[in-house]
Amino acid sequence: MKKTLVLLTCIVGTIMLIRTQKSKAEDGYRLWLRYDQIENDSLLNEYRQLVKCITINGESPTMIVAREEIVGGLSGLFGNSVSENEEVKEGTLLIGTPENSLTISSLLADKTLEDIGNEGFLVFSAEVNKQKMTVITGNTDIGVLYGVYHFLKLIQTHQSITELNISGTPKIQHRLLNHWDNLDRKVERGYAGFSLWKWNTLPDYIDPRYKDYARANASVGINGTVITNVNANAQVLTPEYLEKVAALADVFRPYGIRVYLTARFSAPMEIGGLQTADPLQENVIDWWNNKTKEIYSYIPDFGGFLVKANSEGQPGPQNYGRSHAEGANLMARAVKPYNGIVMWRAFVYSNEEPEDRAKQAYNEFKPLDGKFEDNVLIQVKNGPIDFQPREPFHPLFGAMEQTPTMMEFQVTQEYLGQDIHLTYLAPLYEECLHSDTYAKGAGSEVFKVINGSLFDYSETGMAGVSNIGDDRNWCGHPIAQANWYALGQLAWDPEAASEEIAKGWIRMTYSNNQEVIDTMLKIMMISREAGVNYRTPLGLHHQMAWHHHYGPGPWIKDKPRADWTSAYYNKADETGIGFDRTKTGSNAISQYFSPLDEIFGNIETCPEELLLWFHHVPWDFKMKSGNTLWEELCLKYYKGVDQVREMQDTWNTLKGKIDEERFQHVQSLLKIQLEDAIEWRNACLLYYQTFSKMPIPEKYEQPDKSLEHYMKVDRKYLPGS
Ligand code: GCW
Repeated sequence: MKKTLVLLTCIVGTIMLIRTQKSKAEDGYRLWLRYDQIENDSLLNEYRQLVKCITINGESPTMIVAREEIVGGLSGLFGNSVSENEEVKEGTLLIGTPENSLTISSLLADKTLEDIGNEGFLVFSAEVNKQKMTVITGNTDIGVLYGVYHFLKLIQTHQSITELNISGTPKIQHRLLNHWDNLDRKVERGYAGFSLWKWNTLPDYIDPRYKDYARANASVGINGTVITNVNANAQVLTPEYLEKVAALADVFRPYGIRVYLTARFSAPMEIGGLQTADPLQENVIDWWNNKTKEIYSYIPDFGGFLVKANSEGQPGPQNYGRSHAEGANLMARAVKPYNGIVMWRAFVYSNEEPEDRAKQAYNEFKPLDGKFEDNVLIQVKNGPIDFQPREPFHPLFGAMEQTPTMMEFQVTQEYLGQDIHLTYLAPLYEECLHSDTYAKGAGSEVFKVINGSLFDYSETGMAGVSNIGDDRNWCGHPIAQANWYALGQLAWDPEAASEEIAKGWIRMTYSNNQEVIDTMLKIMMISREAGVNYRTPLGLHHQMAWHHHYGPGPWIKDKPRADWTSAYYNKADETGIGFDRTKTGSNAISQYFSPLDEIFGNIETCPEELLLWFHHVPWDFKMKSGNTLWEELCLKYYKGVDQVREMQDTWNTLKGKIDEERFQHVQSLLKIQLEDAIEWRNACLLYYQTFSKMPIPEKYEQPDKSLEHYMKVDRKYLPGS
């Protein structure tokens, strides 16, 4: 048995080695799991001395993939196949749980695995009979697999592995991707091709990509995937599709990834033949209970449901005069016997409701705090409107003491240049996670809400709306892969620093050369602020074009839904610009804890980057710089464009230092980004100028096209709409 395994491992190792060598063309497919041979010879020799062979204990599907990954990974990195050995000797990399390995269990004598939980790992250097070795272990096979990825990362990023004593534990329980993928394989707000899920050939054909998808996710700690769009299709809950979903779940399972589905609230009517979907009706309750039982018969570890209800035309409990809690609890009770959860989205707002859109979710959910079953999480977008380039944190974070709130970030760049603009999103995520809610006084940051520590939540979660499609490089823009990676890392540890995350990603995905790291880091770290500056600086928001959300449209007004227009948000007029959310306006500030309400509510103390979010400000208002508001607005828009030029110049210095394929791809996209940034700047300033009636200061290059020109720009057939 053992011999066949060794042989098998060698074959797998060799195949992976060949694969690694063959795919030298850097088309981005391998993401951050490139495992190319280390070029620094002395480092390579050091590693080879420390890891001469591998001993892996355990035969579970997860240990089989751990074996594949470590053997394939090390063989690639070392440039020679690393063999498996039964007996532990000098230079052994010993992998397994203490249950599976007596040596590991004896080596753990002075260490405890108690603190690392079900998914944590330990990686440490040890000695047995004066033989030096390295151990990767955990309480579970999944923990071990995470340890394997961590160990590979150490080598991929050229860290020392001589005196290791590392422990890793996820700080958040449910770490998920949300795919807005439709059954026709179109992806809502997806810009990287079609959906990965080939429904027509599932369950018979298992595209090898499903496995690579699982590998990538597991390597960054993602442990769940909602594979269907929140604008849901009930069809996916029929046996025909459940069989397909089960096939995907089978591929993902060894990687510790559970599958979840979106549940359309009206499913009992659409596929169940009922006359109603009223959550309090007996037959509706029975229907969901039976449906859930059926789902678990296909997928025994099914994660649960994600629901968008009574929002943007989706059906929900309010259609029957019931509350969100009554709706969520219906499904929560159905999945509870199987340890499932319900993620109920707080992204609700209605055009019929005269209240400021930014206030509606809080108004709806705050009174329901404590009324949900304990396996319900309220999934809240990072900001109160909708994934804008900059928003304040959502006031529901900190407001729900008895109901877990989980984070929803957008990884796909709906409002940040889609697959064309270079935007590293982790600084945006970080800004939100480190915002202080003051829910229990100073030091009540958002990350403490979502990691459960502030209110001792029973369930914790973070989700990212996926940017993945069937493009060869998965995410469209080569750098957009970093956002997928960062989401995983932040879900694992919401306190992780965006800059450190970027460094690790660059090293693994591009190069360990310091110049390359510094150069790419510089570009990535200014990219988000650049995107804010040329689109919506100083707290402006929702100024994009109608429908596709790519280019500028500050003039959008008089549409069937006011809350989908730009004028609703900019409120530009002769007296000034910005949305008054203070006491004299919508009073949205009242949804924040003291002293934030006062800080945001006072034009003098409101952070300038959020000024026009909370205030309607006169054009000649004096900013901290001494500029008038109008001058400052011009300054920011021009700065944004200059930052893109800087990104371009900086990127150009990478010529010859990274592979030509990705170099050129990003270089070409940056050219488009610069043109777009200029369009955003000119279009917005020329439009706002019709109210400010002030000149764009002479020192700046003046717009070379008219406002009318920009208003006529009509982009057709953009993906994702
Ligand atoms: O950002 C908006 C998008 C919609 C999306 C919605 C949501 C899935 O424009 O396409 O619908 O948010 O989050 O539900």
